[in-house]
Amino acid sequence: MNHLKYLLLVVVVATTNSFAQTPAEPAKDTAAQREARMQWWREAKFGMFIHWGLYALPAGEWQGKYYDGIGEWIMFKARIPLADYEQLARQFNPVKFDADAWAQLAQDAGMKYLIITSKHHDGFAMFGSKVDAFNIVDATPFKRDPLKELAAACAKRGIKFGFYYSQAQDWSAPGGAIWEGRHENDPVFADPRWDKRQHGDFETYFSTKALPQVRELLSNYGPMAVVWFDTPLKVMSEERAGRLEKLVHELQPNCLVSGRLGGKFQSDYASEGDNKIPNLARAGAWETPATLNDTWGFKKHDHNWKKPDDLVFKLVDIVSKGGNYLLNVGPDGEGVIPKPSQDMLCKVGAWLKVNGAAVYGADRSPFGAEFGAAGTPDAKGKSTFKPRNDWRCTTKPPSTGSGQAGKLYFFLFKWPGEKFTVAGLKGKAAKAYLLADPAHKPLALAQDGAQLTVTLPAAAPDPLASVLCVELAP
Ligand code: FHN
Repeated sequence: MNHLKYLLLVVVVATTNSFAQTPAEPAKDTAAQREARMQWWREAKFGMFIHWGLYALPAGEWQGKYYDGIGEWIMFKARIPLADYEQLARQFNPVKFDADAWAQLAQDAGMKYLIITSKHHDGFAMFGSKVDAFNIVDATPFKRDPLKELAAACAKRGIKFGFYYSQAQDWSAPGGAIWEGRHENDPVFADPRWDKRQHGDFETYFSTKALPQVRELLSNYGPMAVVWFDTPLKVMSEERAGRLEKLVHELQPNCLVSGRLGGKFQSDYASEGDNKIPNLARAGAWETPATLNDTWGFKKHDHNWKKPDDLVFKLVDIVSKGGNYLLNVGPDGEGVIPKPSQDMLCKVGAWLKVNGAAVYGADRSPFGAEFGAAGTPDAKGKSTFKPRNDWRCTTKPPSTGSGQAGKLYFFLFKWPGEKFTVAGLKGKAAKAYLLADPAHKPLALAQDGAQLTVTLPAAAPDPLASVLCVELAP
């Protein structure tokens, strides 16, 4: 109880301070404060990522040539001179942009937070910035600030709102970092710059553009849930990462800092690689950012959409391993989220309406064998992993003092027939039912030590994944 009081005090203090512009001293970042600001994130599990910028106009194609790879890198890939890239701003007029429709889609998909690119590597700010005129309000005929509109639309729906900011790479600002290739033979390694306007000093860029823009974002858009930094590169030293982190938490102590800030900086949660899901469950807070097709920013020829059953599997796989799923949409140059993305997300949302109790706020699997096992080493002797995808499990602990039992949720991707058997159960199963059955009609149980068998109907009630809840005796 005392612990609870302390946590509440921390939350109240943190909330009261969240808009302090000039704190007398740097925000103190205690473990309890960190834990308190992480709480919503731990429960949320599923968020919407939005990559939207000028790159939505070329949409993968420049001067008649279609470029492979991710669409938001077109300026880099096609080595587009700054003067030409700036012309895109003059054409950018996404009049179909509707913040409420985007936030509503996130809500319909069952997503609890939304993170949008405020400035990607191209250096163009998708918000009204006094720091740099290369921004959507000052440099386009659109003149609106989509971040303002989205922040309001999310607040209306109780969706947490955050922004992505490319802190190191900036291909438009003198001195901004540019990816240098992977090795000496990579063609960009010798000189990654392609326009003389890119030459300059990184520290000047960092202190006159990156830091002040992050300050603007944390000062003018209400409570920010997350700042999602990206591609730290070598220039993001411990010292620079520390300056950014300090700024974020001075302005908004409750705002989370995601894992790609730089140096060995310890952020609030770790970011997995893009589209990477670990083989096994992992302790600590982590998130997988992922695409719906093969790009983040809109590309007109990329129709390689994932299927709703795959998305549900990935969401559950990640949650059962202890992570969050940040799933991307790439709106087009008119401000429309592609229809296939909308349709898929709504299907995931419909599934979550029935089965969300097994996802939101759930802990990782207490088992492990269901993930698969080490396979035979490949031709180069490298270890391999053979995944198993029949089922996954999440848990919810008993509510303290309520006398209620803890719950195990089994997600059955491959219907096992009339019996589902699991080994390694700790505790005594008291009741089992399917979440797809609104009456929660009890299913027959047989437990022999740590082995539990549940009798199921002959056919799966949910084509995407049926969830079996097993309540344990208190
Ligand atoms: O270079 C970026 C890429 O464009 C995209 O923003 C992804 C999202 O996680 N992050 C970087 C690559 O890892």
